[in-house]
Amino acid sequence: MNAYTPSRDDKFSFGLWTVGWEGVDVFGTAVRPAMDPVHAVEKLAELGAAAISFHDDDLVPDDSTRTQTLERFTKALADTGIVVEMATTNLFSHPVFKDGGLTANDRQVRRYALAKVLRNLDLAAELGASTYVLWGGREGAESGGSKDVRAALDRYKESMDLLCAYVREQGYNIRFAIEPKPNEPRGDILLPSIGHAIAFINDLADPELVGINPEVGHEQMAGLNYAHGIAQALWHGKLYHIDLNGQHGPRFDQDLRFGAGNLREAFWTVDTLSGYDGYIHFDYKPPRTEDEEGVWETARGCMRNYLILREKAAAFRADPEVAEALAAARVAELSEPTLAEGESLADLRAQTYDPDALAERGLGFEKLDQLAMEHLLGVR
Ligand code: DIG
Ligand code: MN
Ligand code: MN
Repeated sequence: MNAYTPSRDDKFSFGLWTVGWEGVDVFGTAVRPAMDPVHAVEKLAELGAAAISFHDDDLVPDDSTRTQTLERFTKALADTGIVVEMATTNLFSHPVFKDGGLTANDRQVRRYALAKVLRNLDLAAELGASTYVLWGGREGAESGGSKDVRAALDRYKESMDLLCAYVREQGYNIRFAIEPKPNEPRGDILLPSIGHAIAFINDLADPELVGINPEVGHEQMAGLNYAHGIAQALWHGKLYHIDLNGQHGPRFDQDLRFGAGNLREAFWTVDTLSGYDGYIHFDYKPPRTEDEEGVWETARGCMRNYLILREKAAAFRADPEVAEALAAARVAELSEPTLAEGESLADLRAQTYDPDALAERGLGFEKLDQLAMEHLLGVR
């Protein structure tokens, strides 16, 4: 019986800000004390995680203690074998970012934001991170006249092009990953979905260096299908990182532990990630109800749910009845080009078609979906 105990080979990763979340929200003050990053690294190592990620302000919020904090932190990494796989910048907490960072109307705020990213990008390289995330939670607007979206995208592009050039000049082994989100904290966030972000990346000077970091709940807040979204990101070669968590459809960002929320979509997400070799990264928030022991229970739950779903998705794919149902549903036929090798459009048009006869053919999708559901329910 699989104990669903994570190992380093599973490449699980957590943001320091997740297990360290004090529980502050719009309607309530902190329910937990601040967590020492060294303690977080030690506990995550104990639980079987392989890596961590951080915002600058999660790790080194205060220059007066920066040196000693980094000394303690790098020692904890060495002692535990935990690696830093991703870093990002907090361009959302300080009031200076009240109208965004890289796309703030106030040019001095944009210059400060870019300098803050560059400083943490240097630290990310020093600590060995291979991905640098940009989540533009404050890049957007609450009112139509306040933000010239085309000018904002010009500034976003300008910053991304400057950051890519800097990484090339410095020789850093880092790629960027833009994280889409439709709203909250800004009423309408720029680059709100996987599609918007990929389209934007295609217009950058160095698109190779920029991919996306899609978060489960952010796509689902927009009523979109996350498994389809990451499949398209994979199709574009742009799935550079992932933020896994849980969400109950279009409402405020819940950041539930992975597997909570839309469980069926979590199953298809894990199935879609079967060939993905990046870190399995969680960006979630332990609910305010939890004490520290509860926090570690949620971290454990993220990893266990992933391992359980990975086993169920593999069993689904290995089930001979599923193979039959997939064949009846003509799923593999979709991989066959519509025009045969060497065939012309004239050949295609010369063929006679009987749409009524074609329409008669059932596809058996319900039998296939019931098999998937029974694997998820644990009865197969
Ligand atoms: C919110 O989902 C954002 C921030 O937590 C962070 O900037 C980013 C990193 O994954 N996700
Ligand atoms: Mn979120
Ligand atoms: Mn995220």
